[in-house]
Amino acid sequence: MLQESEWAAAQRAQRVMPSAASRDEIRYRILNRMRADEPEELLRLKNGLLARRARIDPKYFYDTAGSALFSDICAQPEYYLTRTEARIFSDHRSEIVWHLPRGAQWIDLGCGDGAKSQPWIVTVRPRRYLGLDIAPEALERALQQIGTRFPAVECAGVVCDFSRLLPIEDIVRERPAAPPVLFYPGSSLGNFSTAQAFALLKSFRKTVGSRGCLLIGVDLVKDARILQAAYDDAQGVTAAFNRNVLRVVNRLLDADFDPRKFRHHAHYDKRAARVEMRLRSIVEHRVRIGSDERPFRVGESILTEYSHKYTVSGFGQLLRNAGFARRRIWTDAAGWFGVFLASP
Ligand code: AVJ
Repeated sequence: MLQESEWAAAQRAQRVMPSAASRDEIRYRILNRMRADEPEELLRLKNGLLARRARIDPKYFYDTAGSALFSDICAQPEYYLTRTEARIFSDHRSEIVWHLPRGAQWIDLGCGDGAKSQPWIVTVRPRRYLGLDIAPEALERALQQIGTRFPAVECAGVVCDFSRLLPIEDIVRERPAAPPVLFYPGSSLGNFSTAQAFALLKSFRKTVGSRGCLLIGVDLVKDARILQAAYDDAQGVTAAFNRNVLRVVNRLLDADFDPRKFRHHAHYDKRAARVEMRLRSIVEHRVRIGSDERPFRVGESILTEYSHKYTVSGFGQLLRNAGFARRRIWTDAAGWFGVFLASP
């Protein structure tokens, strides 16, 4: 076990690749702290698929095709989350910014192409922009665009999976005078179980230190029909997004899943306050997963995503328990989505 983690550390160290953007001489640094291609991560993915109740971690949705499909989801009329959050941001930006520390490090958690951060950078004028994402192409685009548009802002990126812990303590500490503002929009925290979400919030709290803060968007509990429609749009974009994860798995595990043999299914479990997405086998068949094989009965499903919904008071409590003493919230008029600002 010890050897394994030493190997992983060595791999990580080797993959630190200082990179400079080409033509425009915009310089930025990208560190690779990815674990997805490490043996233990792949084994975890495989074991999930071989388990009696098959499952895939939703972080595997976001290959190039999956990231593009997710952007398409955000443009669907049923998927209110992105639009509603954007509206809260634009309606309350100046008030929110008023509460943020000056000369900050803007830390964009799951930055994608960085588009959500740009209007904030205009107003906040941070000392540094630090983008984190699991998708290297999107991250590179984020740094290229932000670096070009804001030459005075230092730009850096970390390719990583921060689902268990933020792997950036050392990088944040390079700028001790710049308080970290953690930006975690889009209700991404909803993918985690309450226990996982709590652990991650505690990790955020640690990074925030004494002068930083966390700006986080969270989808709120609402009518089941609205939630179910949001995760099962009429155009079938969410269905395509869900099935695409099987192509990702095929590549990572040398498997032969046929996405056409699975149907998209989304259900809101009111008691657990979460949308559950599954892929249901349409026919009885067997799938090869590397050197293993897995049978699927008709109707047997793979769990691909939980998307937890919170109440304003429930999430406030979670933040408090994670060590954030001061909390503010902004919502839309219908109370569908919440933007929380949490500080020590
Ligand atoms: C990116 C995790 C916020 O749970 O709403 C969208 C992903 N899944 N449609 C969500 C998603 C299906 C999304 N998050």
